[in-house]
Amino acid sequence: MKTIFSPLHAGHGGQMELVSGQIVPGFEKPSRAEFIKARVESEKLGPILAPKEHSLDAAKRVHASDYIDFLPTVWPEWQNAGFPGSAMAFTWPTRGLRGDVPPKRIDALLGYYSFDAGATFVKGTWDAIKSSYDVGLTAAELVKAGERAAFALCRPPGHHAGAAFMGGYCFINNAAVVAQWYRDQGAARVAILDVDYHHGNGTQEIFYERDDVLMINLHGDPMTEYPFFLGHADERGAGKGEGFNHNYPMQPGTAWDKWSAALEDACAKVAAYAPDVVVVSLGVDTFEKDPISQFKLKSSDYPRMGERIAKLGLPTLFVMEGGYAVEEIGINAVGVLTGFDN
Ligand code: SP5
Ligand code: ZN
Repeated sequence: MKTIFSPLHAGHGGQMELVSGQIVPGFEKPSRAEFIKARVESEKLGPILAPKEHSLDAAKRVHASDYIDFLPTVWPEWQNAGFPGSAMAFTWPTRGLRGDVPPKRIDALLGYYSFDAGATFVKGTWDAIKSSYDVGLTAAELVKAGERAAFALCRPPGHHAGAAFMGGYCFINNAAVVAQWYRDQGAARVAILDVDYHHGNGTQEIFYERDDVLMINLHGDPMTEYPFFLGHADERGAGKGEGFNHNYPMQPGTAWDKWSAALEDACAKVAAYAPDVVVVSLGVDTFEKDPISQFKLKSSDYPRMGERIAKLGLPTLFVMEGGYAVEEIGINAVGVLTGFDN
């Protein structure tokens, strides 16, 4: 299959992150995408193509317009304010505070438009966000034009970003953007299968009241795992969307036996829904050696994951999300894709 990739991701580098009471170098770093690209090449997965530029209209179909307009202003405003370090939030409008009045300071606005301190900006961050969005849409176009599958090597990832907030290394929700884009291009139904270790809270929020986008998440139980405040099994959708959201929270230590049983159940739901296209939010932070995660999948499990998804027999767009064991991230991510292709 073809891969879409942009070198502009690398400008989003050197960002810092708050972990266990310390500000440390971000786990979501440029080498992630470079290792994946190198593995696409060494495995001869297929051609690697540059993205086409797109307007932000497709982003505004799933995100609030003011949120999308805010993103390119962050780094320039942070510079104007004279703040050192990565641009990150430190105050949030939680229960009991006004979440409806945007303040007029960049550090406060970052809190207004986020749910954690995990989506930080440096100089090249906006260009990376925009390139990741272009990568997603360009890959989506390949599948729309008749390719059986394509790989959007997106960086930064997207699935924690909601309609009007960033967080968890995510800014624009690339999977949500492409799912909506397929609907706008005439697809009747789209299924999103999120296999990242973390619950895709942003994608779930965006489609929660809709029956035209099926949302399925396999992830660490939010009782003990980030993002903590969404992703429970009883979240089944609301209104017209009731019954079109499915969560499979799993315990720390989950290995392929239990994980693949959840995938089997999820695939049965996707097949019953009979979507025109499947969007896979492809995180490989389920890996046993992932530095921030607690599942125990092995490198040999990822091709089996790809094989099972291929068995659906549906046009499929893979959108890169998480995975932080950089040495093996290429082996695991491309393992899914070669498993799908074989
Ligand atoms: C896209 C994606 O995978 N986002 C994940 C965001 C996770 N943010 C929380 C990180 C918590 C890190 N805890 C580290 C423990 C290190 N020993
Ligand atoms: Zn993740």
